[in-house]
Amino acid sequence: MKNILKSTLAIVAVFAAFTSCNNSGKSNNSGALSSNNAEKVYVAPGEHDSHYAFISGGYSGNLTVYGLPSGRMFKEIPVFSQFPTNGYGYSEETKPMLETSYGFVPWDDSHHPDISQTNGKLDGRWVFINGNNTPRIARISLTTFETEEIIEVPNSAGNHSSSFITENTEYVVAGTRFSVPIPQEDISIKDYKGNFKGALSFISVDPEHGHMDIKFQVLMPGFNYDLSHPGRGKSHGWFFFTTYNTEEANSLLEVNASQNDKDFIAAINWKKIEEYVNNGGGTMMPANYAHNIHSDATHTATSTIKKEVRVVNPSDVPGAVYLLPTPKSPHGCDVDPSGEYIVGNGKLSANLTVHSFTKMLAAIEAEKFAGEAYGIPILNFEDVLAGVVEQPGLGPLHTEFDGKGNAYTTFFISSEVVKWKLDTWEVVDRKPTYYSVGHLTIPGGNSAEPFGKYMFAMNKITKDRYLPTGPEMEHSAQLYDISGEKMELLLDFPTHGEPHYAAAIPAEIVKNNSRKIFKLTENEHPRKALSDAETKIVRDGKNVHVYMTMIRSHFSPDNIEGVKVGDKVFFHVTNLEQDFDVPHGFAMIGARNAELLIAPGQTRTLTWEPERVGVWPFYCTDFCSALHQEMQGYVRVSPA
Ligand code: CUK
Ligand code: CUA
Repeated sequence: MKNILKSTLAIVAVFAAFTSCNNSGKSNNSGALSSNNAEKVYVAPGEHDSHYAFISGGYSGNLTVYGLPSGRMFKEIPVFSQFPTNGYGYSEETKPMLETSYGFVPWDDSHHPDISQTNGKLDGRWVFINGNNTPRIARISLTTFETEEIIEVPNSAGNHSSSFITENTEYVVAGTRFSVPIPQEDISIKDYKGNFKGALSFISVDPEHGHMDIKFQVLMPGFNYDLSHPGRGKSHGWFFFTTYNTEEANSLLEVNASQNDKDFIAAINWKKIEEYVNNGGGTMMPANYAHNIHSDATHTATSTIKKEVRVVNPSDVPGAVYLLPTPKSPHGCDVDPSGEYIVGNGKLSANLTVHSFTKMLAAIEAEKFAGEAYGIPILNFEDVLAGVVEQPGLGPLHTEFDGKGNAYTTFFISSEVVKWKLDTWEVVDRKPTYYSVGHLTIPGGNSAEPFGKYMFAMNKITKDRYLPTGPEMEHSAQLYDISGEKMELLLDFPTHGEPHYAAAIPAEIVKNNSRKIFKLTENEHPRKALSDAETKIVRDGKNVHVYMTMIRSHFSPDNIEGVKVGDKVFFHVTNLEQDFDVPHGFAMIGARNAELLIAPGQTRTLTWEPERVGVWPFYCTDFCSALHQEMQGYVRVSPA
């Protein structure tokens, strides 16, 4: 296979032929697993997994929670999409989470989760994840496993090179995929070059509550920005972004986009820009973006539209931005645990390119530049090169690290994971994936402290790995034991949506902080009812507010009269339970929203606009006790 790697052309040819090759559809891995491997993933009934994995849901817009090594899915956390299962995006309390400057947008494409860090180590407080389509970043609490905050990113389009975070969670970064006119204007698409810009947003994270704020955006040349990673250790204070279409072409048909032999990794000294901004640098420009926060205390979300954002021009901050030539449309941009090596995986390159941070600094110090084509100094390829992994596979995408001096890179076209050594750049192992792997994840594998026991690959194509389910199969992940010299395939497990990337963490860091209930004494919902005595029905014009409680196994009130056709009824339902894992549900006949699923101690609101005279039932949707089926009530609707 390696010999055909003569040129990019050969790779492109293989790329094109790839789908048909894979169509033979027979697994060639049958019988490869020993019973020893089965034991390695067996988690006995009632036992817990050793790791959490947070796997992005891609076009489901959500985040799923899995256990490792069992591969069992525990939860789907709604983030950017409405989720009928628990009423997220349907209840009045959660609808504001999906507000944007375009209005209510109940879907997105989520790609890259990243866990918050302290001193470069996973701290297990929050997961951040990007929405690509309507550019947004979300923060999910690992205490409640709920989405707590979503910020929209202005001047951005196809928010792909995100959401990656710096080593003390100072910033979560949101890099644009598309360059666009900034500010937006009605101009010919052919006038792309010079008029389109790429905004790279540095969003600060408040260390106590995690609240996000767009501190500044760096206005870069009109490239496409693909992926990014922060520096760490010696490179802390820097962020690295892969780019493609450095030709600044307005159409990415092959000829246009890949004519340059090398694209760039953009190195951004965010510390320097932060200092510039703290001294009043940059300009505020008009912008329009939503900032949505969900409060644990009130259980309600608020959405605020912000009106301006600070932008910084790289040429105004000398020494803050450099371009590192990197062969052929680099995709992944991965920094090793020490912060010295920056791996740029050129999708159309035969080799893997590794840059040296130390060499980069030396070249900058010596002012050895190859040119300044975009008003940004370009370094010489040879001056920053640490090493090359020669012809490791076809179509490299992403790299993670085990903390023992090894790197693991996925190859989409040759469908494999290749293990290689930092410093010597030699390939030491390769294992096939089934099929066509995208990202891979090692718990902590993109931090200063990886936990190099497991690695899992997330595959784009499933085909024959499971019982067929029609033309569309769920995607598939594969778990490998990487504790030895050679990788060992342990398990296949299906994922939900398109799992682009995942973040994983030892369970001990998270599980003891996981919340069991919301305390009723801390419930500050403006329409809560904390006992039967506090329940009431209040009419306000055409709006009828029903303050309800629920506890095993009844609603209070359960007979509601005085409602008329044309009214808008708000059921504000408080779950009075204070036991772990006793949610109740609430469903109303004909309601054009999903049900509610209400956690112990929480209040949620469902709206209902009755259209027909009569007596209409509601009930609890979650099997909560032996008398669950008795948990019901009626609303009488009279003529208007
Ligand atoms: S991208 Cu999906 S395989 Cu969005 Cu991280 Cu590379
Ligand atoms: Cu409450 Cu079923």
